[in-house]
Amino acid sequence: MPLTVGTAGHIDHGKTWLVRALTGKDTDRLPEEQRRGISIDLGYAPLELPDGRQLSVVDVPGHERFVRTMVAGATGIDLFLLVVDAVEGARPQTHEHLAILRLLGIERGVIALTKVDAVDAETAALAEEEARERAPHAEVVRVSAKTGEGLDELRAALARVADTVERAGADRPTRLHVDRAFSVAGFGTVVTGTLWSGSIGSGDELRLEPSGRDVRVRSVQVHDRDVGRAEPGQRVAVSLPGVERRDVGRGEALVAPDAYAVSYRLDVVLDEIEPIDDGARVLVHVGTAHAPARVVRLGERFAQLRLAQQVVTARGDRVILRAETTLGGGIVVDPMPPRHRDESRVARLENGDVAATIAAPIRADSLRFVSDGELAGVESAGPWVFSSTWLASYADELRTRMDAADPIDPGIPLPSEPWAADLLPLLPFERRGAKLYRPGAVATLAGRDEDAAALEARLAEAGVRTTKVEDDELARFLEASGRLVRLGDGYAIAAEAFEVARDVLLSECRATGEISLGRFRDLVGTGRRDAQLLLERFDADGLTRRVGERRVLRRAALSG
Ligand SMILES: Nc1nc2c(ncn2[C@@H]2O[C@H](COP(=O)(O)OP(=O)(O)O)[C@@H](O)[C@H]2O)c(=O)[nH]1
Ligand SMILES: [Mg+2]
Repeated sequence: MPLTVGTAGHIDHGKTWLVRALTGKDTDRLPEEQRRGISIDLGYAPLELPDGRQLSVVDVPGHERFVRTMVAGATGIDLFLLVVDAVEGARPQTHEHLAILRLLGIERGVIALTKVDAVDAETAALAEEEARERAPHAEVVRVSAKTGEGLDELRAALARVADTVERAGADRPTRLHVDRAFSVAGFGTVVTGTLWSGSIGSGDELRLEPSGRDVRVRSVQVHDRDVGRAEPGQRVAVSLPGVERRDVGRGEALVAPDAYAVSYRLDVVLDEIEPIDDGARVLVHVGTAHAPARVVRLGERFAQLRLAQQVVTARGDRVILRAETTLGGGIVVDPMPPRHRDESRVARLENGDVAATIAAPIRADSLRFVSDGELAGVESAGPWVFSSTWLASYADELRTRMDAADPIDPGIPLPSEPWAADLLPLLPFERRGAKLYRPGAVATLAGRDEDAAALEARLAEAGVRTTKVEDDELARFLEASGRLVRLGDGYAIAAEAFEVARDVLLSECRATGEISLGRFRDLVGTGRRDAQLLLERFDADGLTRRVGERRVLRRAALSG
């Protein structure tokens, strides 16, 4: 399995020289790097092991101002090569780089105690002792890039470590965090990076995220050689026709479309080197990207990172939190969480208990980044998943609201939540129009008979004059039982009086073919407004139709 080894260590401790001695390649390729004699950007070289296997080497800068670049280089590596100057011993970035490696979950590697040509045996022994304390699990090899001493032993030690390293999650969908982008005449834009998982071959349709640009791979190279298909762990150069150089750079990820979360928030298990306060502003390193973020603490162990830019992650990814120095790291529990301060949710997700985090309906596809497959113990309807406990308590809540509704119309408005249409069929209620009822619920006056009688008396007294009715529900109820007719503006008229007015209209229209407002008013013997309300009701009932200032019967009413 192809693996990538990343250098680490304080500036000027001999990383780049050692890489050159091991691989024959000078990774300080920039003119400024050559002029100043320091590494500024990441460097890459292939390294032959004694057994013929090939490792990829990522050489990182050691200067404290370039720790960001170091993190971008260290993310995605499988093992480390920590370089310690035998003359100087461990220095600040020796410690910081080691801490970053641990936070990234890169536990295996080799310590090269270099420049041993420049010290006596005693000094070398002291430095070696110190290095062992720092990383007790790593082999220490004394080397010199100048004399070549110890290089074969170092290659052998790297081979031994490589034998013990498994690349986790290599069978996940394709993902490559871009660490460089450049244009090559005739090829267009080329991006490089360590292939974290999946594979990349010519013709593949992938996507650059977070920019969201769909791309088609033209060709793939591993250490300057064309390959049909690159494997996880390899250093890969991918040419992407149609992509402008300025549109892509370090921090973008080349991924299988829709396979990874692209989000402004990450829920993480925190690993603090220094205490990180709630609300702290930090720089979060994710893949080869980094973004300013605010830390929202969720109890002792967890945090939600709220980022200023979108990042591309998966569950289990490691992130680094820095300010002036490295403050700590995190393991992603939910790469696309809702905005929340819910410690228990993250704790459950960390335990893999996704089902326990679900109560009210959420979209099933929102869980694909925290769950591997089928969720046991949750209900589903359409695109939604929810718990049966939630459904039962929701039904209870609706029942309570129905019981509190006016007995004249014992229903409640249909729930308007986006999931309502999918979930209503599961609820033991009856839908009538835009309302929901207990099955078989009937309207009753429920103690309001007196109000009803009083209203009916008022209407009877008013005759063909209309009456304003404040209690619309009572009016609806009485209209449904044929005792009054509701008109516009909250007015009503007794059912008998309405019939009289209707007969007047019908006979006049049948005799003369039409009726005007004034004529109707005179015939019925009521006011102008009342006549208007009645005519509008006849229009609404489909009895009449307006023609200018007059009304004529609709065809269906002509014969009747
Ligand atoms: N005597 C001695 N000097 C070395 C050796 N390796 C590197 N150096 C010196 O250390 C300087 C820094 O090395 P370099 O590889 O650029 O350090 P880096 O910043 O860790 O990449 C070089 O310019 C050399 O002068 C070595 O094996 N022996
Ligand atoms: Mg260097």
